[in-house]
Amino acid sequence: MKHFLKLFLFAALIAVVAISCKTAVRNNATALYNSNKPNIIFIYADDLGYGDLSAYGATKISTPNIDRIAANGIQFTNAYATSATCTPSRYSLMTGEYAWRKKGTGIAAGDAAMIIQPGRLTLPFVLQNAGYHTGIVGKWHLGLGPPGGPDWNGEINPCPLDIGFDYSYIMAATADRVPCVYIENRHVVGLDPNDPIAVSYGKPIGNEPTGRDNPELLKLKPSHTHNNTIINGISRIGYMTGGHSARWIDENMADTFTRRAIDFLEQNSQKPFFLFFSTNDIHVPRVPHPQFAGKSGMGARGDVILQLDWCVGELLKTLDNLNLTKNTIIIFSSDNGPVLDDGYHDEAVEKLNGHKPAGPFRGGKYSAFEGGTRIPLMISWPGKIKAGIFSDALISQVDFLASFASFTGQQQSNKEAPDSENMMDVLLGRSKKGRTSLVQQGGTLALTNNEWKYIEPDNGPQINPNTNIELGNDPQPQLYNLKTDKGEQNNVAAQHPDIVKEMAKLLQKIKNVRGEEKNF
Ligand code: NG6
Ligand code: CA
Repeated sequence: MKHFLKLFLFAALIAVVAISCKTAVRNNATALYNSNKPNIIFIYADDLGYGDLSAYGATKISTPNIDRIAANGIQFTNAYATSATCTPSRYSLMTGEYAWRKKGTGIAAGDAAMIIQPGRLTLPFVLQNAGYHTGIVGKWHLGLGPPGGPDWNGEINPCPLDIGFDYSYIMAATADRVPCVYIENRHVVGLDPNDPIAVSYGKPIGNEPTGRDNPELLKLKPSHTHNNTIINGISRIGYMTGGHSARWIDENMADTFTRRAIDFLEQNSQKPFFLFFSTNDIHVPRVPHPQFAGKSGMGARGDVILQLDWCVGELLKTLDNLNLTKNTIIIFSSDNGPVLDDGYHDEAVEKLNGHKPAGPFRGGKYSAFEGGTRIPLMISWPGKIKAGIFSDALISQVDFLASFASFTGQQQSNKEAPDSENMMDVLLGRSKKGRTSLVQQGGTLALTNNEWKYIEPDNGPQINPNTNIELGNDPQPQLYNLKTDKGEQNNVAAQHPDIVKEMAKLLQKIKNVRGEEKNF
């Protein structure tokens, strides 16, 4: 009995110490926030792979501006997007919820209705709530308007302004999908009311040329699908009529978004701001500005990596000019892994020149293998995050919501962001204690705990015939040891049935967990 009491007191002491340490750590980050109220720029690249940056080992291409973020701060080697495609990754980043929990979060059509319910807690809401002026510039791809889709010729409602952004300058979906126009706040930019826009993802509409019927009009030829309405010499997914004065010119897109982002920084330099700069690069169609065309020697894909690097450099320069570098947190990441041929003949395959877009990892965009979701992540905050450090902590983009909520001294219930964990100390390089596990979404789901990676059995195709990417699907369970086999070459499921069982059980448990009360 006496022994039991001793044990009990010892356990209680440990619990008290653990709780007070946790509180102290949280208060540390929050104190840092309170005394600085740093600006935040989140740069979100599209389809940029783990191996596409020189900071992550690329030797065939150089990305000095993006690398500077890592050199000035922290670079993560075990960071993940939640999904191997765009819409679900962005959904998770914004809401703190794995997208596979919610129907309708697959790759969205260009006329899809708004996917995130207005009023729900989001990352931009968290920061708006904390007094930040919040803006999004670039790719959206989370749907717009009511069920049935937006009114392109009137007010676009709901839109990013209804989920926490004070300012929005976006394209609706992807550059390979109609409508090919920019939207500022609730309206299409430069629209002539006498030339209204109509969009169809079903039957062809209007009588404008298509890639299918008029290939002679194309400056960039589709390799698969992407053969509907021709806009700016490039055929897209979907049909569009009208809106001629509002149509974008792909060659100027990086410049257009960067200019808007710079305007946002200049206009908000006096108050704390959050800018979500969500680039079109390096998604297809890859159509670099003439300044970058042919400059990488790797075809259009390499050229738009250089263009992306230039955009980042322009933002860094603007921060310097506005004297904001010191008190701005810069986050750089990508929404999913890399792909070469994603619908156009742009020589990405032919001119690859030995470059490894996914670095050491297997698979790419669309894949449950690491290449699908393991992405670059680097964060700088001069003086607050040590320069030039690396972290192998396990971290997911779903964690940004809870991390910034905690950082800014706010609490949510786990119901609002069920999968988001407070990783602020990890993001700031003050702790290496990342998540214990995370779920990856390719065609099927996978679970990793930083050592073991389990991929659920799935009967889907093993290779995507369009992109030639290994999808990671297999009717048998797969288990890889990422510490000794990061290329996922040896499925050791048969040797470790106990681990397979345990991980399958944990994945099932995570699937079942939904919104039980837990404070971050
Ligand atoms: C796919 C498109 C691909 C790309 C992707 C979205 C086909 C065959 N492929 O459906 O070209 O547009 O959707 O990419 O149509 S993402 O990065 O926005 O998820
Ligand atoms: Ca993407």
